[in-house]
Amino acid sequence: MLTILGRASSINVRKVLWLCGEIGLDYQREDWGQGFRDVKTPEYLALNPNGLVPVVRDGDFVLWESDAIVRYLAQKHGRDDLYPAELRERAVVEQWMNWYGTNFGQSFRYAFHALIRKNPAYDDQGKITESLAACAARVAILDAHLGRTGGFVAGPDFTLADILMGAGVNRWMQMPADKPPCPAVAAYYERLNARPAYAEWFNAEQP
Ligand SMILES: N[C@@H](CCC(=O)N[C@@H](CS)C(=O)NCC(=O)O)C(=O)O
Repeated sequence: MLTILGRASSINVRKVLWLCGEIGLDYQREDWGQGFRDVKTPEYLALNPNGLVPVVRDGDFVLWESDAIVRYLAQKHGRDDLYPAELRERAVVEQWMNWYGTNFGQSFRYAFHALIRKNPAYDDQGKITESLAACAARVAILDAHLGRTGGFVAGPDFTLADILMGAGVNRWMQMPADKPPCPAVAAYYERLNARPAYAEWFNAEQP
């Protein structure tokens, strides 16, 4: 059986948990990371030298990096609907996954740790304002795009790009700050919340 190593409060662990729910995969999860088992021990570093969650173990195969994990699981289970085999369809999914990883997903980090996790190390008001503005700019891009697709990130159908984007949108929607209106993103968030596996892992009770 698949084993997921990582605390369920981690956005990157949640991507994997959400995907497992979408696919209907059986798994077991072990709590590792902040507040749980130490990811800087030799035992864990042997699995992931970065000392970060998540890691998955699939038999004797070990994999880290949440985006690589969701790609692996979707392909392993033949889910071309989530990760298309067709060249251009896949390229569009990859485009948005990369945009999330290098752009949107980075933008809210400081504000999230300051305003939601209330981590005292993140107390620079200038950086909070900067992070909120950076995130709002990305959400505006996403809002315009979703206004055109009317459905999901890569088009009318749900794909792996939504697994990443939905994780980020949840952070943005929960951010206790004045936010510019984003009607298409708000409608998208509602569509995501109608998916049981999303509602299970991304909700106000577990920010
Ligand atoms: N790029 C990595 C980032 C992993 C990452 O930053 N994980 C954070 C949690 S979201 C972590 O392990 N933090 C340390 C901890 O929980 O001890 C991925 O997508 O898997």
